Formats: sequence, C-alpha cells, structure tokens
Amino acid sequence: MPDTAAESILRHDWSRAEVRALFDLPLTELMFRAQLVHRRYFDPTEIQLSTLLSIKTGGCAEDCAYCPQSASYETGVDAGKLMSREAVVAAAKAAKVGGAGRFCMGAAWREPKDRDLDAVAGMIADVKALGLETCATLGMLTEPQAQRLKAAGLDYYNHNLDTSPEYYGDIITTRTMDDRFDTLARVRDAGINVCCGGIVGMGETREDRVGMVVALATLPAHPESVPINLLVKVEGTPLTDVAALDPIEFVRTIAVSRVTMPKSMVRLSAGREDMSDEMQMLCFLAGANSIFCGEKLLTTPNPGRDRDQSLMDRLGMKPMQG
Ligand code: SAM
Ligand code: DTB
Ligand code: SF4
Repeated sequence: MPDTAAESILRHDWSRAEVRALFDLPLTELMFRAQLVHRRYFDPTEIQLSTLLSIKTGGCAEDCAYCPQSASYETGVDAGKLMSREAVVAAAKAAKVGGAGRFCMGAAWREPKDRDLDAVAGMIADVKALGLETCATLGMLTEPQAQRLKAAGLDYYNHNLDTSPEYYGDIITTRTMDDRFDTLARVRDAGINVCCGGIVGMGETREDRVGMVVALATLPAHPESVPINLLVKVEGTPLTDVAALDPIEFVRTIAVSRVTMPKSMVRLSAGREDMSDEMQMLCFLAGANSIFCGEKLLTTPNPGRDRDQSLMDRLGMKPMQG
C-alpha cells in the first residue's frame, strides 16, 4: 500500500461512535482488522520484553482505588524508602541477562520531590549505560523535572489515564484527569517518549472502555507505548470484590487499541498471572506486542521467566531486538 494511504490510518480524530462501532464488531472481524493494522508496522512474530522494578514501594498519598500501594488502604504492602543506586543497577543487569530490552522504574509517589528526582536521574544514567532502554513512572511532573529526566537519558515516561473521563472520579479523587494531561504534555514537550494506557476490569462499562480508548487515541500524538492492564484485585483495596471482566472483552480492548493507535506498542501489562496461555495468544493476535517479564510487577505476581519462555516457544515467537 502506498505510504500516503498507510499514513491516513494514523488518525487523531477518532469519535466515540467510531470507536464504539469497532468494539461492536463481530470478534472475527475486529481481530482481522487489528491484524492488518499490526502487520503494517510490526513483525507479528516479535514481542518486546520490559522489566519492572519498584524503586520506591507503598505509602502513597493518592487514593487510586485499584492500587495496593495507596496509604489509604490496608493491603499488607509496607512503605519502603527509595532504593539505592547500586541495588537498582544490579537489578537492571539481571534484567538484561534475562533478555529484557527495556527497564522500567516505578515509584509510589503522587509526584517526586526534587531531591528524589536527582537520585532517580542518577539511576537512569546508570541503567542507560548498560545498553537498556529506560522508562520511569514517578507520578506528576513539573516542566523542569521532565527536562531533567530527559537530560539523564530517560527514553520513556509511563503515566496512565487509567480509565474514561466519566468513570475517573469513581476511581481517584486526589488528582484529576486534567492533571494527567498536563504531565503527559510536559513529558512530550521534553522530548521523552510517552507510555500511557489504562486499566480495565474495574467495574467500568463498555462505554467507559470506549471513552478510555478515545481519550488515548485523540491525544495530540499517540503514546509510543500503550499499556492495557487487567485489574489485579488486591485485598484491602476498594476494588477487591469487583466482578471479573469477560476475557473476550479484554481482548476486544486490546484489538481496538491496536486499530486506533497503529504504530504504538500495545502492552499486555498487569493481569497476565491469571490469564491462560490461550488468552494471552488471543491478545497477541489482537495486536499486543509487548509484555512485562519477571516474577513480579511492582508489588503483585507476574508469570516468571520459565512460563513466559515456554509460552514464547510454544507460540514460536521471539523477543524484539533493540
Ligand atoms: N505512582 C505513579 C502513578 O500512579 O503515576 C506511578 C506508579 S503506578 C503503580 C503505575 C500504574 O500502575 C497506575 O497508573 C495503574 O495504571 C497501574 N496499576 C496499579 N495498580 C494496579 C492494579 N492493581 N492492577 C492493574 N494495574 C495497576
Ligand atoms: C502500567 O501501566 N502497568 C505497570 C506499569 N505501568 C508501571 C504496573 C502494574 C502494577 C500492578 C500492580 C502492582 O504490581 O503493584
Ligand atoms: Fe500512588 Fe501510583 Fe498507586 Fe495511585 S497508582 S496510589 S499514585 S502508587
């Protein structure tokens, strides 16, 4: 297909009606559309592997209803201090040996203090020097903080919209969706790649999932990385008893994300521990092409390397290089 036609699918003006119509397609049609788009920009046999490390765990001032690290809930996650630079570098080396191409550092902060940001900047420089792509998720950023992270060598910043603008207030009351858009704009302006997605299975409606994808796909530029998390239900959080999402609906959310954001890495993020190999394969067929590997996400379990290696072997898929 000529380039001009290919570029015409990189749209930023998706309407709710269009995205709703995608969700409503027979699954066989939706999957076919997603695969056509996926193959235009990616090798469908490759999966990008990222590793996560919680560099500062628990005790967070925000009240995100899904989060085991919020100080508002009794979840058994103890508040820790910021890890040392040496310990972070050791974890990054191990991740590299394990085959990860990207290393993501997460901190349970509403926003980083400047002193903490200096320490994280040092970690970023060291991790980058190992030849890994760097990613961080530290909460809201000011403009100078975003620039400081860029100067330290940060490749990606993760900051999620989490859900639809309409459902947002049911999930988080301590910061607004507009606060999130502001941080995303600062990250983008600083020249850092944006990693931005959300969580499904939080008791939201189909219309909320439509709204979340519309919000992501109509950002001024599509996020380079779009993590789609399935809620990991943690005891003690307000969402611990929420009804399970139909797995097919999760697959639809991945496929619609792929169709609307063709060049983005769509990441099958939290929730894989409870997914069958077959469901993960459906997600890859729907256009997901990135996962977190390693035994732990930030505080909750993730399939270990052995299970993932065996899944990749059975599917005949390989890690994405560089
Ligand atoms: N504190 C920073 C912030 O919220 O911006 C960064 C870390 S925070 C843990 C990163 C993301 O993890 C959240 O935006 C949310 O999408 C995801 N997350 C947290 N708890 C989760 C859970 N129980 N299930 C699925 N995703 C979760
Ligand atoms: C994202 O969207 N998912 C990752 C990453 N960004 C930082 C985090 C998932 C966290 C799941 C809950 C936990 O392990 O604490
Ligand atoms: Fe804090 Fe981030 Fe958890 Fe919200 S998602 S409570 S900001 S660590």
